[in-house]
Formats: sequence, C-alpha cells, structure tokens
Amino acid sequence: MSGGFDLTGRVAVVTGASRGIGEGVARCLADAGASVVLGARSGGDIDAVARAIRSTGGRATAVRCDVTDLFDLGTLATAAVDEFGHLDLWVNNAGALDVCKPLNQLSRKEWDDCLALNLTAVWDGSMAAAEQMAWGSIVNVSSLAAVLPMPNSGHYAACKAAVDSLTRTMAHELAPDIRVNAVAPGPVATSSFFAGLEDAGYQLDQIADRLPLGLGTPADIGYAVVYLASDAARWVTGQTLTVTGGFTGP
Ligand code: NJP
Repeated sequence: MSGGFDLTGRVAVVTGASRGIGEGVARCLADAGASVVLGARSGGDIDAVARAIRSTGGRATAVRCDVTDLFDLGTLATAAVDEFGHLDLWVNNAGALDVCKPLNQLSRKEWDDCLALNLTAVWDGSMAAAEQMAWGSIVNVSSLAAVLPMPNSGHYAACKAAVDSLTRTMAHELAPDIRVNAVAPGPVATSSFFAGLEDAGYQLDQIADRLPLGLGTPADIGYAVVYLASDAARWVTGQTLTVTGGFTGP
C-alpha cells in the first residue's frame, strides 16, 4: 500500500467524467498516480478526456455508460477489473439538476427522473463497485444543497441529502474494507452550474460577495477526492466533506 496522497497502483472509476467536475476529478486522480476508467453517455467526450490523460503520461480508458442503467454500471465496474486488474476507488459523480420548479409544480416523472439519476444511481453504482472491490473507497459527489432550503430545486436537494445519508450507512455496512465518504461542492464553474444560475434568474455578481474564495474549479473538488481516496484519509469514513470556497448559500 502506498502512503500519503499517492495513488500509484490504484484503479479508479469516475462516473460523469466527460466534462465538469467528473473530468476534473479524473485528471486529479490520474495526476496522483491512479489508473482511471471514465464513464458517461457521450462516448466521444469521454474518449477525448481519456486521450488527454494518456497524452500527459496517465493511464485512462473510457467506457460508455448511463448510470441510470443497472446493467451499464455492472459493465463499468467489470471493465475496470478487465482493463487494469482490480478496482479500488469508485466516484459517483454523475448528477444534474435538469428541471428547476417549485415542488408543487413538479410532475411525478420529473421527480422520478431526478431520483433515478441523483440518488438511485449512487446506490446502484456503489453496490456494483463493492461487488468488484476487495478493499478501497467510494466517494459520492453530494452538494451544499443537501443542507440548505432550495426553492425550485427541492427534489435535487432531497436527493443530495439522501446521498449523505447513504454515505453514512454504507460506511458502516462496507467497513472495514471499503471506506465511503462524500464531497459536497459549492458553486463550481461548469456548464451545468452556469445554466442553473441562468435558470434561477441569477447573475454571477449577485452571489460574488458570498464567495470568499471565488468560484471553484473542477480541480478543487478533484483534490478533495484525492484526499478521501488516499491513505491520508485511512481513518475517515461516513463523512461529507464540504468544499465550497467559504460559500454558505445563496
Ligand atoms: O455537471 P456537468 P457538474 N449517465 O453537467 C454525466 C454536483 N454538483 O460537473 O452523460 C452517465 O458538467 C455527463 O456526461 P454525459 C452535481 O450534482 C455540482 O457541474 O456525456 N453520465 C457529465 O459528464 C453532480 O453530481 C455543482 O452527458 C451522466 C456529468 O455527468 C456533479 O457535481 C455544485 C448521466 C455532468 O457534468 C457534477 O456536476 C454542487 C447519466 N445518466 C454539486 N447524466 C456545481 N457545478 O456547481 C449526466 O453542489 N452524466
């Protein structure tokens, strides 16, 4: 076992790695020495991220996958073992706030779709991972929204709160071999963040004074995942690490 923050020899799967935070996490894990398997629905985009990681000396492969499909998740987990020999780290990052509406205007389908992507896929992904992992860790990408009132995003916030709860329970059920933690980002500069800001009718400068360290980058979340995945966090499980640049809410 390597020490500190070094992930040399580790094999990691990152879901939603075709852009945004998932891409940033995958790049940080590869920089720390891990071999990475990238999952997302857009095959061309994950191929491009995998190529970029390989071009800088990293080890990466791409597997097309819809995380709302249980079969795809199983295929993603076994692909990691087939390609790199074992699986040590699984990052449930794929997620989205696709519809912004008050709860009393949300359709049942919109609610169900949100749960399928942001909650059920985290459970399914973690179980698919645990089946292939002798030891290691799972990191879930939650949200600061889990602990805030979130008008027009209540369905998404409820999913992320449930992800934090799953994190705590899985940490107990999968111990001692597999640690389970979460990272809760604040505002991170991704295409989804800017689209969500616009949908909510906000300008960036309206929240700027509540961002002591400015807007986050995908790498800022990637470094937190590297820590949680590494031996430096070997006595940390069941925790949600809030990484927000000091942002405490809109
Ligand atoms: O999102 P975005 P972010 N199956 O849209 C993939 C949380 N978060 O990086 O499938 C498989 O740039 C999609 O790829 P594709 C947020 O809740 C963010 O901003 O090809 N993959 C892409 O790679 C989420 O959990 C902020 O379309 C699927 C990726 O997911 C995570 O961070 C704040 C998929 C999404 O990239 C990443 O968000 C916060 C599916 N069914 C929490 N559906 C923030 N950005 O400020 C989507 O608190 N993907």
